Amino acid sequence: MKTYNVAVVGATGAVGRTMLKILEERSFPVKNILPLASARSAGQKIEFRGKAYEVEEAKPSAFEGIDIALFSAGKDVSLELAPEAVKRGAVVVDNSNAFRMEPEVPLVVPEVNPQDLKKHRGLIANPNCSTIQMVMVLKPIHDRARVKRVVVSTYQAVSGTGLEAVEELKLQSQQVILGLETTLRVYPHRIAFNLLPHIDVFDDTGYSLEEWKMVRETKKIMGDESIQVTATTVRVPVFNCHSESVNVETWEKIAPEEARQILSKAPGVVVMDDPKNTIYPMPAYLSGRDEVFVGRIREDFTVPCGLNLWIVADNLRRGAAYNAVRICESLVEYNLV
Ligand code: NAP
Ligand code: 3JN
Repeated sequence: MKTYNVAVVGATGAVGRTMLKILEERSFPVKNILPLASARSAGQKIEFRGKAYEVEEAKPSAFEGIDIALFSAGKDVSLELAPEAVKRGAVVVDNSNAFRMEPEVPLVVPEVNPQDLKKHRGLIANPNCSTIQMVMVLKPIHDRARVKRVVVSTYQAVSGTGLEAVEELKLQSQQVILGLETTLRVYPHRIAFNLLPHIDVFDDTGYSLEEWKMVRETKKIMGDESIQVTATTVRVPVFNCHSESVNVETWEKIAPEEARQILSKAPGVVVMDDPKNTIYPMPAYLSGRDEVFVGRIREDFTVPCGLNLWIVADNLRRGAAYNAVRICESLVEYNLV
């Protein structure tokens, strides 16, 4: 079996660590692993398949001889180093927003648009976590009833902001309970016992960039610019797993029972929908899972063809690292690397 030299850029971060874990769990055919991060972490040890590897500084020369480079160190690092990795012959799977909307860059969820991988020119973009879990549920509905309009509100866990934000929620929760003043480092306001309707930066429209990512990425992945999406993205005091309330209007009528049947057959989707018996997806219980969970499937009686849904997934795994590793597996399967 062919094996690959794999670099993970951002290997010390929340997403990078999860990528290493998933490469290991899924026995991806790694010949050599190269953990890369900033100069601050160079020399630190990272374990992979029971062996300790030294973290190296991410710089252009590090990509010599690399077949696959998984990037999750932020947009600026991707803009600077992803082209350098491609120039040296690596196929890059980038987790940042840097290249997602470039027309020649495939933006891929393997269960939704794997065919787009065939167009790659060395760089593939991993969508935003909130988009991934939503399109995995929308695609089977779109194939049956054509999605016309989507209204989504997100409930995003702090792990989506990185390891520092996870520490911030832990510390602030203790501070609030003890009646102490809260320390603000990552977010502009307290996140413990609070909700922040603010993810990424705001523009003059009043929307945040996270909201625009959901709008634009959904159209690109679904391959249909006519789908209307409007989003409100909210940070919630949950450690891990993003949740979404999604209202979908379709061109053709689809009953909740049929939607349940279709979704129960959709790859990577689990229907968890028996509210009378208190069965619905909840973020506290779904960390560590790679599927997208959907429940509260019901008719929207205010429009002729509409559904309301509740979607939960592990944002670090399904929304980032697992999706990136699945992209790598598809590249191997289609002989594209
Ligand atoms: P994190 O926990 O803060 O980790 C950041 C990682 O980037 C660390 O490994 C850090 O290394 C590395 N890094 C920072 N500056 C660097 C530099 N100049 N050169 C090389 N490495 C550098 O953040 P995270 O949650 O893992 O997120 C990282 C990025 O992944 C985000 O900025 C975003 O672009 C992407 N992301 C995507 C999704 C998605 O929706 N698909 C979700 C979350 C994150 P040090 O330890 O050396 O500082
Ligand atoms: O906030 C979340 O829950 C997801 C975070 C994603 C993220 C965080 C920092 C920078 C991104 C992203 O994937 O869009 C970026 C970025 O690359 O712009």
